[in-house]
Amino acid sequence: MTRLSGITPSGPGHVGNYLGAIRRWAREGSPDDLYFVSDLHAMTSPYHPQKLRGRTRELMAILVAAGIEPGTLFVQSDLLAQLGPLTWVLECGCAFGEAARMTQFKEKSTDRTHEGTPVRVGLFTYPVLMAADILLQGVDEVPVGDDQAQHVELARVLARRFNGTYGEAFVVPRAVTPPAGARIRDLADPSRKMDKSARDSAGVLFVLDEPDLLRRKVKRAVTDSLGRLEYRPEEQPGLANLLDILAACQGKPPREVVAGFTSYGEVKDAVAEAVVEELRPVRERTRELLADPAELDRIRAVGGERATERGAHRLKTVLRLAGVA
Ligand code: AQP
Repeated sequence: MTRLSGITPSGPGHVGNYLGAIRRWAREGSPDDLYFVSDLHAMTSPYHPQKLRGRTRELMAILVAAGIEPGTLFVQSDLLAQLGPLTWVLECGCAFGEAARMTQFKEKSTDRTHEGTPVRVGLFTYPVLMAADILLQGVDEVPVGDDQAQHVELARVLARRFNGTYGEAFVVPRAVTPPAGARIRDLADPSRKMDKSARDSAGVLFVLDEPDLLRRKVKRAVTDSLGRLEYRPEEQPGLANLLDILAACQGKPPREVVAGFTSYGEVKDAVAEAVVEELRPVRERTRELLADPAELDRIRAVGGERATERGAHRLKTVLRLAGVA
């Protein structure tokens, strides 16, 4: 049973990515799983090439530092020579209307953060690239949240269609829902989820933020003037978000961690210390890895070669069946 999970270097990794995904991958992943930094996906909206390269490296280092098995980890662009042709084959098997139905495209293409910048064709076609990511590796399962389930469904449709039209080449993957974890929200605006690409980083706790900066950001977190120490996400989203973070760090339900506090200030102090301690070993190990580029390159090459080997035979079969090789 192989599973594939990715993370996009659209900004520096934050505590939401860590608690919601990376830590779980490291704790629960099996040696058959595959994890990748999806740098090609980050090109679908305006970006800076040097920053993208740096963030890709940084996220790789964070994943290794968090404990993900190095051989199971690769960078998407290291497979570009395979993903390029496969994406083309899949695009030629995808109806325009199918791609146009993707709700994430509709949302992202009208997102106000990109106002004034043209919407990229890559943003429209990226679900097909995602299908190529999945189908190239022949994975059985793709753990995804609601926002990505439609993309995995597209991968299933494209795989079945190719198999039915040209011959068996693809494993038809299943979307699986990862165990529910709280969606961590922006500390400065709890109506939004914590985002790597947020315009203002005041409410985003980055994995590589120094402890003092983490503490300052938590101290300034927006709460409310009700003064009620309860877990009520609808009525008190700021406080509930802090409790979600604390609960995730302590491995307890949020309603349980709220007991015993007598002020919001106490909650914030506890959250700040919990986050600082949770992230400390990851931050320190990431810094060590970033200071040792040869080791990071070695880890990247091992994972890249393994993934390339996995995909080589399948791509050959696909191109042959499609009549182009
Ligand atoms: N705020 C969050 N709380 C919990 N989990 C989160 N994840 C992301 N944000 C939160 C989980 O992190 C994994 C990798 O995410 P992604 O790279 O696919 O991007 P995303 O979901 O679009 O996350 P970001 O960080 O908010 O990036 P941008 O700014 O590009 O939109 C996923 O498992 C995701 O669920």
